Amino acid sequence: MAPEVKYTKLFIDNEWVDAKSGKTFDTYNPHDGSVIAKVAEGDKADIDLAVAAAKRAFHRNSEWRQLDASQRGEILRKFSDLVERDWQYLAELESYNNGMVISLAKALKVAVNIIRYIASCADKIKGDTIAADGEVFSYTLRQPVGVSGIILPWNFPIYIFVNKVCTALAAGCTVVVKPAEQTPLTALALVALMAEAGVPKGVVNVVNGFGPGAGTALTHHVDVAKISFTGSVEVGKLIQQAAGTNNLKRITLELGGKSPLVVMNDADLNIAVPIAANAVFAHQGQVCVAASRLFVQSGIYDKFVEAAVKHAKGIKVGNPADPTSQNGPQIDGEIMSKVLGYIEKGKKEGAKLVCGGNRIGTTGYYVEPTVFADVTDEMTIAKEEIFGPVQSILKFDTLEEVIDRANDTSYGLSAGIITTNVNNALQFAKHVESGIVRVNTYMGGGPQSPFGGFKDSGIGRENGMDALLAYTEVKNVVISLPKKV
Ligand code: TXE
Repeated sequence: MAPEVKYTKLFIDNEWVDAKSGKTFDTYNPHDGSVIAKVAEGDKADIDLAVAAAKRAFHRNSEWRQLDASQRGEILRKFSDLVERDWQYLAELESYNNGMVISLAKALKVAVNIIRYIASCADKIKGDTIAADGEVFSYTLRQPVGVSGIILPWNFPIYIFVNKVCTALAAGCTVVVKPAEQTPLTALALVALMAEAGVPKGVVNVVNGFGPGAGTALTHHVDVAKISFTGSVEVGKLIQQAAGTNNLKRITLELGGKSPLVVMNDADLNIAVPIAANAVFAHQGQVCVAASRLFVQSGIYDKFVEAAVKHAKGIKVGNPADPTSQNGPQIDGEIMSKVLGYIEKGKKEGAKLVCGGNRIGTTGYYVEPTVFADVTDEMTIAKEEIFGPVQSILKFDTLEEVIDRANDTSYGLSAGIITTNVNNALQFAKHVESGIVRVNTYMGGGPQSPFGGFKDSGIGRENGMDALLAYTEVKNVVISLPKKV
């Protein structure tokens, strides 16, 4: 049975409200393209109200600003308990609106631990005392940057909401969240839990809507001090420009990738093949770190391709609500067509299609797990982010060669190497141009480990203290003293 949709309005100043324009938009189930609900469509007028509420909540005398840092952590901890209490429902709603298979949606209950980790960081933010010249006492304060705009993608709506919003709150900021237009529902369910946990009025506001309406209003708003965004490079660049238009916003951008995974001759195929498959097929390839360039060393290349095809053929694609489905549909028709377009380009440009390559059925947005062998560096499928279930296998001979080829891209989000030789691993980890490097695995690191990209894959880092400090300003205080201390 489909999960109940409890909230479809905007959440501003702790009230559920319609959009000022009265407009709504449909949100869909990617399994069959059916309409789930009509959701309020916010635009500039609603963003203005939400930012004003967040600004009031950020006033130095507000309830929120008067809390101890540890009390902010306590509220977040209560929020984590409520998310845990309602996890079954939240996972079902995520799966329904996003097409994420229910087994993955349930496994992402790690979100509860993420909130708890962030909650525990709230009172660990601290300044320094400085060994300054002269008869002065010089110290720093780390203060919240202010009203923060948070713009979400559709691929991991719950996970990215809790990560960004809780980090901003732990730092003491107030926020206006603009979820992706494809997946508005779980953000609304989460903000209801935040209110239940005792987050004061105006601290978290959610305005659903589209990029050119609500999104640009938020990125141009003069009272917004920071934008945290996850999404495409194209929009990331627009956000960087908007951030410098009416004021100078701080920005954190977590963008796309064309991440290399390298498999050396010494790797055990029984380990390497499933790691490589999961790295690109999980969540139908709609993962920013997806290992969409798989470099396999020539000594094991043929055997690897054979095993990779066998593995891909074994992936069960089906209704995301079915607990046995391993892959579900792409998020919408537009993204599905884009993925199928890349597959056509791959064929046309001479890559060898060895598995899949087609849409599945005629309802919903399903694409077969697809494997291309003999991919070369200049092909489009080796250059552009596909964001779908397409594994591109490239052959290489030496580590030196593959490091250069791995780095020959404008992206730099994630990279991996599978090898039993520690020197290979250390050389690769040092020289690959990438914010994340994983050895003999492709996932993991947890909420404590910084996450983000080099080059066009982004600016700043999610997770850990790096992310938290990016929601703060450093203030230096200098006090004149009669005698040096
Ligand atoms: O992303 P967009 P889309 C990549 C992936 C995918 C492609 C397009 O390759 O195929 O991007 O996806 C909001 N000002 N990633 O079109 O447009 C928008 O409303 C302010 C990788 O969905 O970047 C949504 O909330 N906001 C990625 C959010 O930006 C604007 C995850 C993301 O949408 C805006 C998603 C504007 N001018 C897609 N225009 C990852 N890094 O994981 C749009 N938005």
